[in-house]
Amino acid sequence: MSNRLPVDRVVDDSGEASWRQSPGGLVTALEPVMRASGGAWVGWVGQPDLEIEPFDENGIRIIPVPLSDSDLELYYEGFSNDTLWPLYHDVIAQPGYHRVWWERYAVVNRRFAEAAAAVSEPGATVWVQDYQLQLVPAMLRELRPDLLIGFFNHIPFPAYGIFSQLPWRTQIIEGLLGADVVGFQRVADAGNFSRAVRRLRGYPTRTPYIEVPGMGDQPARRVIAKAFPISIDVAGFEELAARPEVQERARQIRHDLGDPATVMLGVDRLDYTKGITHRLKAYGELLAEGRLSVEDVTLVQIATPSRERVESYRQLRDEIELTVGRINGDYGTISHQAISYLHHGFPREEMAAMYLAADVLLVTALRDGMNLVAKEYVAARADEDGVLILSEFTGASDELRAALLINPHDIDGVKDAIVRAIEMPRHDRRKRMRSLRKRVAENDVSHWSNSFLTTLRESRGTQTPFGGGAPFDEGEWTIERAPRP
Ligand code: GDG
Repeated sequence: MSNRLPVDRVVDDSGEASWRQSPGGLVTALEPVMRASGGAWVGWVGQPDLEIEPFDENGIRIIPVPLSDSDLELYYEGFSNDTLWPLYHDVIAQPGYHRVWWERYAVVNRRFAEAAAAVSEPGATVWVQDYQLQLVPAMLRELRPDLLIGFFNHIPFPAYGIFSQLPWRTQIIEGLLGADVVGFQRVADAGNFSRAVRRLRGYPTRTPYIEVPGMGDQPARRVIAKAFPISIDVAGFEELAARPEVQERARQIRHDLGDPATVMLGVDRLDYTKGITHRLKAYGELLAEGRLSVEDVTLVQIATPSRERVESYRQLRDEIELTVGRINGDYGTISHQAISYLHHGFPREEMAAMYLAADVLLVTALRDGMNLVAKEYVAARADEDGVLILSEFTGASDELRAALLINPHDIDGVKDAIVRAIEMPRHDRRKRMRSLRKRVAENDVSHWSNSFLTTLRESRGTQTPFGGGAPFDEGEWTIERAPRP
């Protein structure tokens, strides 16, 4: 189950509608699993007020959940994207706390839970994806106690000091604890969740376990909260980047840019978490100080359109485009542009060609669950060249230690890293890229889904020391005697 279905509805010129698999790592990872298990995918079709009966597509049963225009406004753009998103990304932007948004979030979560309850076989496994659906695990457990329920959070889970701002923090924690396994990107996220459980509910925890006491006719349960860092389809990406036409396209891109000595690249959804303005500031200052020149260096910034109906995203777009215009106006020449700025999406082949064309990839996120762009860049670089500049506030930085790690708030540090990347000798570039490639190859997206599903399967039948009376190591559990709110 995910907010969006893995297929997009496309209508051709004659008005005929058909379905196309949506691009993305999650779909690539789960499609084979779903097909092999005769699974169903529950989610929204991507268009408001569209009621569609379940259907089969490519061997997967598709269960559409309808959302009205006002559901989208309150549950999706409101509570998901304007409350949870900024809150979970460390309050980079001010979250809105509105009771009507929350109420609709709960209503829509129940609709999803009921849809899954209706189609699941006895004892089935249900895997719920992401922050839009955090209440689903508990709602589903109530409806169908026989199910095995997993939840994976694709974005960070914040420290308690931040999470505790949420007026509905206890309900969210209770919602998630309905799962048997709650997965996170980083070890730190899982730790933040367990701490929130201790502070808000007083339940004992011992990494990775949380003991949920029995209540009413619900038995005591042991929940696992653990990190499962997501990845990409490494082999698929390597194959794409190895195609002769993609390699030729990479050469063409460099040529079209005027064959500069260095091409730098940024690829992000246009989102305030991605630190695009910080990157532009650092680059602009380097040009102003004469440490870089547009004769030698150019920056390609792809900013994929995102959440364009949310006001803070509109403002961010204006800010970025103003800055890009200023930098190009101040430092560009007739023959050399400082920044090639592209506000639209591209086919996967073009993305791979861009990665091959780029000497330096800039990932300056202020907070990011994982950041798959960093992993894609590494997977594309079978030539063992290219330098990755990576924010330490991304989940990817836990694994990709051989990148040039930066704190995006430290503009001088970002500037020094850019200059260092540009001047790095081939020998050092190769050494770092080799090490990065080794890490990415070790953990691809099917490894991610397999390890989550294995943990989920094995969680069935684990005994609970507090409720069930099974043996346990008393001393190692942590219980916080915080007052219950
Ligand atoms: C969330 C979390 C976490 C982008 N533009 C185009 C395009 N993309 C693709 C990239 C990459 C994906 O979109 C973006 O993934 P990220 O991980 O960088 O970021 P979010 O969208 O914020 O994703 C994030 C992720 O979930 C997974 O758990 O890593 O932290 O925020 O794959 O290549 N793809 C194509 N054209 C584009 O123009 N084809």
